[in-house]
This record gives sequence, C-alpha cells and structure tokens, in this order.
Amino acid sequence: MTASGTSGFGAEYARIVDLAKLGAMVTKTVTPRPRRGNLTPRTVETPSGMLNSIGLPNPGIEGLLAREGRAWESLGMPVIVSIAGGSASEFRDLAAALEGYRGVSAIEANFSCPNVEDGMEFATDPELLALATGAILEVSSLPLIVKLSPNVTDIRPLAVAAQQAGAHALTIMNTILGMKIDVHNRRPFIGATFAGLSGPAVRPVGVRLVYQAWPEVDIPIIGAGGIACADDALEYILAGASAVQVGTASFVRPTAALEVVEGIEDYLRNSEVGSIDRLVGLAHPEPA
Ligand code: RRO
Repeated sequence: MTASGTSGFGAEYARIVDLAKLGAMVTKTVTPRPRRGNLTPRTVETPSGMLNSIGLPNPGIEGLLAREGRAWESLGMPVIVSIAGGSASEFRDLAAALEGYRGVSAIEANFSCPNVEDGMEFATDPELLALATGAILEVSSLPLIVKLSPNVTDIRPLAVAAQQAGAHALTIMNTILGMKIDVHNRRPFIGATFAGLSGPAVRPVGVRLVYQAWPEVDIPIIGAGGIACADDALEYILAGASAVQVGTASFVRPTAALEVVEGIEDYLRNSEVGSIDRLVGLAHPEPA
C-alpha cells in the first residue's frame, strides 16, 4: 500500500503509477472541516530521512467526497480513506460520511498525527483510543484500520485496546516526533517547531514496534516506517506485519511501492516459501 500523506487523494498518484499492481492506496488524512495546514517551512531532509509538519491540509470531508468520492470507484485499486477528528464524535461523523461510497474499501483512523495540537491524544491513551475506535464502528460497515503512534513508552496496551474495541487491523507506525534547529538564526527550522521523522532512519523503530505488538494481538498488522525496498518490507513481515505501506521512499522514487511489490515477488520465487503468509512473524522464537 501507499502510506497516508504521500500520494495525495488518489487521482494525482494514478497519473504516475499503475495502481492495479498495488494492494491499496491510503489517502492523505481528511478532517471534518477544510484545513490550510501549518506554517512553512513544512519539511526538511535529515540523515536518511525527513521531517514533516504539514498540519493536515485538506478540503474537509464534504469537499473531498465531492471532488473524489465517485472517482475512487474507477481507480482500479482499493482506496483506504484516512480520517482524523478532534473527538470521538468527529471520528464517528467522518466514518458516517464515508458510508455508501462504493470506491472506499476501508477506513484508516489516524489517531497519531504528531503535527496538530492534541493530534496524538488518541494514540497515547488506551481509553480514548478505544472510545474513538468504538465510535467509528457504531456507524461504519467498512473494515477499520487503526494507525498507532511510535511516540509512546509501550505500544502493546494501545494495540490491545484497539483490538478489544473492535479494530480489524493496525497500522504501525506514524512518524516519530522530532525537530531541527537552524544554527544560523538560532530558531526552530520548521514553521510549527516540531515535526514527524520518517524515512530509512526510522525503520528499526518501526520493525521493533511491530515485533513487540505482534504477539499481543490476533488482528493483522500493517507495517510502515522507512520501507524503501523489498528487503525492508520483508523485515516488517518477519517481525509480524501482514502487509506494508511505503511512504517517504516515493518522494525519491514515485514507483518505490511498485518496486517493493516486484521485489517481494522475486524473493518468493527465489526461495522455498510459496506464500508470503508463511513469513509473517517468522523472526519470533518458536513457542516452547
Ligand atoms: O499532515 C501532517 O503533518 C502529518 C500527519 Br496528518 C500524520 O499523521 N503524520 C505526519 O507525519 N504528518
């Protein structure tokens, strides 16, 4: 899959990549009302990665559905819509608005945006996470993927809380909170001060979080964070991911997600493993 925020809302990306070859695309996160996003600069490169604080610019759910809602049906691939609200009831309203759109295959609840005030509350508090997950499920007939944050001491209670509240899958992980200081003007470089770190530099953190969450839950985990090639994706799969998302790498090579798919196919062809399912969680020790 493409990771949220890295391939727009669908149509832009379809012009670049043969979407039929990907498992799914996850849209940029949509909120109840339109947002302009954060002050600039919003991004900066870091060693083996980048910082972003985009701040959720989007046309709002009504604007988005008017613009893309019907086009998703003809994209030729499953579209997963990423949503973020400021309260459980806003999450519920966003999910309700997506009912009846045949081009929408699932919802990814973004409980973990590091770049808006209160954006990470849901992904750092198991009770709030469960409340918001439950609110979505009250009104939604779609599969619900809950996107978790790496900015926690222990991801396991959050993964368990999401599963217990009824989530059908987890995405692990969103970006890691960081910052850059401009040594010339001696001020924070990014307009909003703090920003989310992504790219190859964060992959070991994501792999570790998937590895820790996997024994705790029965629902599938989607691995995300610094995946740029098939081997990176396979690390996540061996840690316990059943699927993966490619994000920052597509800013360097827009076809990166496709290359990951093709690389995994080659790996399976060249190994004794017939199906990727047999690799999921294989890095864990055998139960005694
Ligand atoms: O828009 C953003 O600044 C943003 C979001 Br919503 C998110 O979930 N993760 C991220 O790194 N940036």
